[in-house]
Amino acid sequence: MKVLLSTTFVLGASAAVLPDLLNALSGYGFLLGYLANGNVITPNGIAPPLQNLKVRTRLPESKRVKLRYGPYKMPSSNATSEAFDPFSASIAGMSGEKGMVSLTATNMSTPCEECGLTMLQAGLEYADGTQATTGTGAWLHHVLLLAQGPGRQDTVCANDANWTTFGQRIFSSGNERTAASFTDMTYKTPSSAFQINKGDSLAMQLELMNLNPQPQEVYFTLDFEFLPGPRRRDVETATALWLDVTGCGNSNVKLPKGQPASTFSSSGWTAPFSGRMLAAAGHLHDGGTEVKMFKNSQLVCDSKATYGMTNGGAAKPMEPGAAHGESTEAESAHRGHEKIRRDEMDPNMPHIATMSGCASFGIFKRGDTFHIEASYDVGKWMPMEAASGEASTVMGIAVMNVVED
Ligand SMILES: [Cu+2]
Repeated sequence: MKVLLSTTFVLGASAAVLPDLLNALSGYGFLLGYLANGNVITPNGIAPPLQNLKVRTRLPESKRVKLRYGPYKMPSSNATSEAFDPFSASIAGMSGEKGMVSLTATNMSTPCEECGLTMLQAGLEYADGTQATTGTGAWLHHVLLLAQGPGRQDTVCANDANWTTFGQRIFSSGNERTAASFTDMTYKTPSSAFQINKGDSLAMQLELMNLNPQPQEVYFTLDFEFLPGPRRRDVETATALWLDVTGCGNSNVKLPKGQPASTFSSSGWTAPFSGRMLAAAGHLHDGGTEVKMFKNSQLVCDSKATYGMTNGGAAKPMEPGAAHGESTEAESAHRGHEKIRRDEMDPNMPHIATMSGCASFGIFKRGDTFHIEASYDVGKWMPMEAASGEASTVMGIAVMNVVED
């Protein structure tokens, strides 16, 4: 138990693989009572660091585990952002928003020593396990998750100097907290998974932002669904394509001044293998409206942002590819706050609540070229503001999970 509670934000913290503790902890359910998906809240206490949740994929042998990392302190919304390492500073330092904490964690706890990941979803919660959302002033600004280990290379930026030393980018999330799928959710039988091998570990770059003037302490969570054990013959290999308007850069772009609408295009990435497109969703910052994904200049997926006063991903975990986040709630929230002044600490400011996604949306061949276009309309949705008073830098990312043929 002790190892599970240790914080992971210290660089080089020892690996904390959690092989057989899943069953050992299942007794918590009797003591604490489950929420609908099995999520446990411990009133006035500390929720367990590892929770078994109800599986979503319905694949035989699947397990679903939520692990928590932290706690992490978010500074006051009036305080300058804090970064704990040069890599985080290079990303967060550029946006320079107040109330932000930016950190890197390596050797993060994983749910298995060896397993095939089928779904991943990020979250934020308080010590007792209750959800931390923009509704409570806790914002999951950005997370970049990497698989590290022997032979691990980024799929899209395989030979790029920026990424060769970091590993393989497998997952991104912001406050939309979209569930990412590495398997085809339309089938009940195992189809594909992102394989974690012995010797692999996870690392992340995490940015959390406090919208409250009082500092807050939160835990970051990763909800893993997986098939335990080594790669199975009946399960194909899935991988993540990290498509980014900065190409293989650090994802930050500046909004043009005095121009409400803008679109950022990525350079093209030519697939070195054939495969099938499993699931995809975009990641934008406030002000963003959609991320379009193209294959050979043809639109294959349009991931649209909806805005609201809390994040849909926390209120109701989303299934990948579902046409979630219909704009009713977000639109009404927007209409109600059209006249609010441009102030990032305004608790009434709507933020991106959901990003729609695509599932099982076709095939691609070796030699096909992918690119994305990320659109912003800061006349419609207010961007966040840097400490300097300018609009902070933004991102345009699509993570597309594919099966390699
Ligand atoms: Cu971001």
